[in-house]
Order: sequence, then C-alpha cells, then structure tokens
Amino acid sequence: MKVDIVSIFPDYFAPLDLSLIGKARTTGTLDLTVHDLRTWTSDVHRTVDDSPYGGGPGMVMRPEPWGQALDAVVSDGATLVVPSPVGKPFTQADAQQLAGLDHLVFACGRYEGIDQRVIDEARDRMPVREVSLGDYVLFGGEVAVIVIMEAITRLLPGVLGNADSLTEESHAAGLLEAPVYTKPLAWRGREVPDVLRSGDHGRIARWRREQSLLRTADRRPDMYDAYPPDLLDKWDRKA
Ligand code: 6GU
Repeated sequence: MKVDIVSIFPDYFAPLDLSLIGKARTTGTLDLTVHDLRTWTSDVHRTVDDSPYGGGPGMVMRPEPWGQALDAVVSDGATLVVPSPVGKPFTQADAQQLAGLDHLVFACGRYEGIDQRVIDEARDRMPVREVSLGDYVLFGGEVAVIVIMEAITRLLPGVLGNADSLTEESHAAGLLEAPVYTKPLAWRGREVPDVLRSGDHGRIARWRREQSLLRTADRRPDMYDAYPPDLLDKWDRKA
C-alpha cells in the first residue's frame, strides 16, 4: 500500500519509523512518505493560513498550497482522507475498507481547518473521507493520522505474526474483548480465574464470551443494543 501524508509538522510522524509500522515500511508492505505542506508555498514567509471570511476566531488554511500539494501527490485511484472533528466517526469497518486500497493521501489540517473548497474540489476528482476519532477537539490531524495508520497497518497482509489474532478479532466483532491474564498465577493476592487454567477449551470460550457480553453491556450500551440478535446463541441470552 502507498501512503502520502501532507502536514506542516512532518516531525510529528517520527513514531511511524518504529515498531510494526516501521517494520512494514522496511519490508515494503507499506510505502509511506511524509510531505511538508510548505513545500508548495511560493511566498517568502511560506504562508499556509489566513483569517476566516465572515470573521471569527483563529485561522483557516489557504487553498493554494493544498491544491498544489494534492496535484503533486494524488495518483489515479487514490483516496483522500481528511481527519477532522467534523468528519464521520472512524470505525474498524473504515480501517478494513481503507486497508484494501492501493493509495491513501492524508491531508492534515491545523487551526480552524482547511478552506472548504479544497475538499469540495478534491471530491470532484477522487473519493474523499472526512473522518473523526471522537467527540473532542485536537490541535490538528497529525495524531489522528498516526492512529488511523496503526488501525490500517495491522490489517495489511503479513503484518501481524499470528494470523489468528485477526480471525478471533473479526469473530468477536461488535463486542468488547474479555479480560486477559498471564503469569504469575498469583500476584498481590489476586489469582487468575480458575476457568482459564482448566484446560477445558469449551468452558474457556463460553467464559470469554460471557465476559465480553457483560463488559459490553456495562461499558458500551450503544454497542450492546446494536449487536445483531442473530449473532446471539442460546447461551448468550443468559448474560
Ligand atoms: Cl480526526 N482531527 C482533529 N483535529 N480533531 C479531532 C479529530 C480529528 N477527531 C477528534 N477530534
């Protein structure tokens, strides 16, 4: 997969050299380039922002550098992703869809956002996804792009060592996962639940399923209510 990120703070993306994203880049699974938006300014101050038409606080990103940047990095078949607090909520389903594409371009806005005409013009030329991470406001799209790239990269073929992780995850989709434990058996007076040491794989699966349902009902009633009833079995109805 090819990825281009355009930002006025390229240094924000240093973490993308690390860990499994770094490895995906080294092995060639991920071809990722970070671009400085100011590359596409022409004035001596390399200006990217100006005051909003209609008044109000803050600054808006001017369209000219963005137009030139997108002209330079967008290919035929690219999808533009614009992280924004006014975007649609970014979900695991979005991560799966984006992970199946050949070329993603991320446009990182700062200040009060990017001049709307940039997004409107891009929509005439390519698929555009404005996505939000949640109902809070960040300084800019940079950290959101790192989050989105983590969600996508772990879905790329060969990135996760244990293919079972993704299979189990999709099996449990729509519910929160059960709690997990490792050694030692007893720690600060707390023991690992007996069932997990029983060796009874049926009982263990049933216990995890019940914990998932209880956790989801308690912490994410919205998710619990949206869970498709046909995915509940006769045992689940007790939870
Ligand atoms: Cl994707 N961007 C910004 N700037 N703020 C956000 C966000 C994204 N998601 C939640 N808040």
